Amino acid sequence: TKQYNNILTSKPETGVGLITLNRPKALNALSSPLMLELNEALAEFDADDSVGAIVLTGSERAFAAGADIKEMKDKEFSDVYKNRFLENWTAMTKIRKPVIAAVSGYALGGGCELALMCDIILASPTAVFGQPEINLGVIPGGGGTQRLALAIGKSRTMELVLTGRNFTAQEAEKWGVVSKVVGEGEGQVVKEAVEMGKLIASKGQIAVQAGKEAVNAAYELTLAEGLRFERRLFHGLFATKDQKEGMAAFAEKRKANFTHS
Ligand code: CO8
Repeated sequence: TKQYNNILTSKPETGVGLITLNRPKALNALSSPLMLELNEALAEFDADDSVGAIVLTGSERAFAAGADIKEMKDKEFSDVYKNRFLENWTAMTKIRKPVIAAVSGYALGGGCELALMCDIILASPTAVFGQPEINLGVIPGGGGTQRLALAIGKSRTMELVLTGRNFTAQEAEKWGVVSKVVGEGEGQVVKEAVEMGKLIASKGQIAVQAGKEAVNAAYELTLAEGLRFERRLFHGLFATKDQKEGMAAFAEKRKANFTHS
């Protein structure tokens, strides 16, 4: 795979693409060059037929400590507006394959928002989340106010955004921000995320992508529209070989051999 300056990419298991944010000296602060590379790597895995799920991680100490403050601090309104500063952050949300965030250490500001853009978040017990932008005289700009409000409700989101206090992996699990806090141990969260990615990649990939699309619709559509959208996708899957194979395998009491077609 391609060499990058701010990230590492690999395929640690069948069907899994792993992206590791790699600016250790800056606690993986999300600079513009890093975001460009991240988007490129995501697009590359999204287009790679051998990849069925993507894992995004940082280091033990930091998933990402936010947007790069040193890069932002001298910018003027005219710069950020004219150059659409950080607009390309939304590229992550256009990826069709599932993206699992494996979070250890700090996931602050844009780092927290990046994790929230992923489809599933696994956290190590040391993970620390937060939207501390208020301490910098700004507010979250990568979706934090919206995605947190949808995930954990108004009162908690207001508290976090307005005080800037951090929250723990345990709070994140209790509130449903993360699906699981894994056991202690270096590398454990990545290991479990890669295992989960491998499991997802073993399913029929058309159905997996349809499932992701349908769940995401719940955040954009009314219930009636969302239910109709889900049913249409469900109907559409009867045009795939994977549906024939999956149901035949059940009837014949054998394991399905999906061909992602
Ligand atoms: N940007 C730039 N550099 C950073 C950042 C950052 N966000 N975070 C840490 N670093 C650097 C430090 O400056 C330091 O560099 P140096 O060694 O050159 O001084 C190095 O990383 C190590 O950091 P610390 O020495 O501070 O390490 P500590 O263990 O003492 O502290 C903390 C760790 C608590 C994580 C601390 O570094 C910190 O508070 N970081 C900033 C956290 C923060 O405020 N994040 C929010 C940033 S704003 C944001 O994300 C807005 C998102 C907008 C998205 C818009 C999308 C459209």
